[in-house]
Amino acid sequence: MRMGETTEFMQSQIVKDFNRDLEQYHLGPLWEAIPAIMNHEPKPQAEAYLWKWDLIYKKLMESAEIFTPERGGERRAIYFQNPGLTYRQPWGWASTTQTLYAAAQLILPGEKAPSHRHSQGALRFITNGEGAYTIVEGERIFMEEGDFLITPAGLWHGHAHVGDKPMIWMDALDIPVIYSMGGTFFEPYPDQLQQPKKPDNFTSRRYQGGMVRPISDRYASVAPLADYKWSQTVKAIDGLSAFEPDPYDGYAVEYINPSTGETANATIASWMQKLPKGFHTKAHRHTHASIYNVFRGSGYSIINGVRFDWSKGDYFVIPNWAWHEHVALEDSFLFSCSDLPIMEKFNLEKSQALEENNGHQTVKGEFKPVLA
Ligand code: GTQ
Repeated sequence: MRMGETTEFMQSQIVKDFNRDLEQYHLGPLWEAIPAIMNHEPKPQAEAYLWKWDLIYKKLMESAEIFTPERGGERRAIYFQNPGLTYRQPWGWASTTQTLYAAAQLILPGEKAPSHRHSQGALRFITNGEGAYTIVEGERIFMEEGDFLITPAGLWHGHAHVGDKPMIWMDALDIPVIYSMGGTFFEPYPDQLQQPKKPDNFTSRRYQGGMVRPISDRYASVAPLADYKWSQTVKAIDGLSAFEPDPYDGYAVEYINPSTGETANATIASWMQKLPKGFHTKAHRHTHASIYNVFRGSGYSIINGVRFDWSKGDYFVIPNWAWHEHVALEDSFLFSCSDLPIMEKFNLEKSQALEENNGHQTVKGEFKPVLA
């Protein structure tokens, strides 16, 4: 008999009694555990899921009646709990994928979110509004829609809104990874908000060249560029439109550390992709799991045979090793982040193209989102 196979003997009372006997000593029988923990291929507990923008917006606005970042909680962020992970994590909360946490954060005019630093790496993708700044290691960075920002692990950061309309952005952090590794450090800044120590928008002004870097950055720092402006990103994507699109992702670019060519965040990969109206990607699957924000446009994705319709502002999850393809019903821009660098570091990244049916899945069902 091979490990993990069940025989009559393994179901017998003598084995059951012995398994039970071990439990009281905090010991576990591997022969019971093997089928659950040694899958033939990735079998994530995280599920494909989608949250509608109307719901997210409504709940953020309701939370604004109750919380201010200064009064409590540091940040007014509502995070995406994957239903496949709810109540299963030993620490009593559910993350968005097995490795990543994502949230939508609201800051109102005049509000301040105090500075702190932690051992988790963070990114922000600005979905709505402008006029707030984040202050990262003494650099005030004024944020506009479509900007992508990083706050690498260990850097002081806080936010303040000096504009006049509510502002909302996406946060993504490697919280679940750091938590499960027992590597969590968190420290509040001694004062409320760190004071500026550098010129405003310092790094994005230093890196306007795009393909050149300031000569002093030959020896890279963790965040030579902290703010990736939308105007630059969209220019890079427009430049790709003269070429064949990627069959799986359309016109896609990756945010990188301009000094090293590595992912902008050490543990999280971040992409912006354009899918022109009518574009239908081919299906594939890969080890890394992704969290998407629909920045512009509408369409649908087929994930493991289920159709997920999306439009502007929605968030959705593609779990590890799930077949997926996208269809744009209008010109669409999708922001996504994933645990690709983690998978690569553990030598786990693999991908597979769907061969049958000309690379397209058969649609077996439709996801019904929970509405506001
Ligand atoms: O804005 O600094 O969603 O530290 C989670 C942790 C946002 C932030 C989150 C954080 C932040």
